[in-house]
Amino acid sequence: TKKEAAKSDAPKADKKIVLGFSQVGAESEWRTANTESIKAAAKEAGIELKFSDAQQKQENQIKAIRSFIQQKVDVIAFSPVVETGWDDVLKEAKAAKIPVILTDRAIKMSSGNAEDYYVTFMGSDFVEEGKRAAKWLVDYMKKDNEPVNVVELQGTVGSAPAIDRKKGFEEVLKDHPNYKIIKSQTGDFTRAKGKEVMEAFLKSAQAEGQKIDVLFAHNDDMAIGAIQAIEEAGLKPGKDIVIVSIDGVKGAFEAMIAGKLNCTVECSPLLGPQLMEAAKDLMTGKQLPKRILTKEGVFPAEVAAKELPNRKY
Ligand code: GYE
Repeated sequence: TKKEAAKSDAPKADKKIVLGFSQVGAESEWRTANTESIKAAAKEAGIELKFSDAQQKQENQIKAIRSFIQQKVDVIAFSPVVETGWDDVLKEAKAAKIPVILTDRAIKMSSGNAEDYYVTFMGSDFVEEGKRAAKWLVDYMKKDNEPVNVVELQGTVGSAPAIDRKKGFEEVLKDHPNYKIIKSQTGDFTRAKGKEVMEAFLKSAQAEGQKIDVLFAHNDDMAIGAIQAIEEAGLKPGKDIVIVSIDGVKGAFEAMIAGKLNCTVECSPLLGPQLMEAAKDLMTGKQLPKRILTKEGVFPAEVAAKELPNRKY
C-alpha cells in the first residue's frame, strides 16, 4: 500500500536528501534567476544539492546525469537543453531506480513513452506563451488588412521553448494573414547572438527593400541584444520596430520603462521551492502529478514602472 511504501522509502531523520541537478547553462537572465532559485531553495529545505552547469551542451548534461547515477543520488533533476537524445541516459537512471524530475523544459523519446522515464515535469506552457505574445501583438497593432512584417529571433535550436513558442505564435497569426514572418533565425537565447542576428536581419531587409515592423524574440535577452542593433542602425526600438519578447526579467521591465520594448510575456524561473518540495514528497513516497504548471501573466510597457518593484527576477 501507499502507507507502507511511504514508511520504507522514508529517509532516516539524520540522512539528508541528495539531489543532483543538471542545469542548461547561464545563457540568460532567466537562467541565472532559475539557478539562484534552485540553490537558495535547496539550502532552505536542507537538501544537499549537487549542481552542474552544462554550458548549453547536451553532452555535458548527459555526463552530469551519469555521474549522479554513479554517486547514487536520491533524486536527479534536469532542465533538458534540447528535446531529443535522452533515451539512453534516462534508461540508465530508471535501471538504477533513481527518480528523475524534469524542470522547465520537456523531452521527447525516440521510442517508448517519455512519461515512463520521469516522475514529474514542472514548468511553463511554452505554446501558451507564444500565443499570448501574438495575441498581445495583434491587439496592439490594430492592423487588420495592411501587411505587417515580423522578424523572429528563435531560442536554442531543438529546445522545447523555441519549438513551442514558435508554434503558439504562428497558431494565432494563422487567423491574421496580413502578418508575415519574413525572417526567422536562432539567437540561442543570448544577448550577443540576438544582437548579431538582428544586425543581419536589418541589413538583408534593407538590401531587399523590406520594412521590418515587428520583432518577436523568444526571450528577453535576445530582445535586449536586438534593441542595441536597432539603435546602432539609427532606428528607434519600440517605435520604428514594435518588440515583444518572453520571460519578464528585470532587464525587460527596464527596457519597457525606457520605451524600447513594448511587451514581455511572463515565464517564471522561480522553480526552486517546488522542486525541493517534489524531492521531499518523492522521498516520503507521495505520488506526484505528472505535470506541475507554472502560472504567469503578460506585461505591456504601460504597466512596467508600476510592476518593476514587484519583480523577483
Ligand atoms: O525563456 C530563456 C532561457 O527554458 C524557459 O531558457 C527557459 C528559457 C528562457 O534561456 O531565457
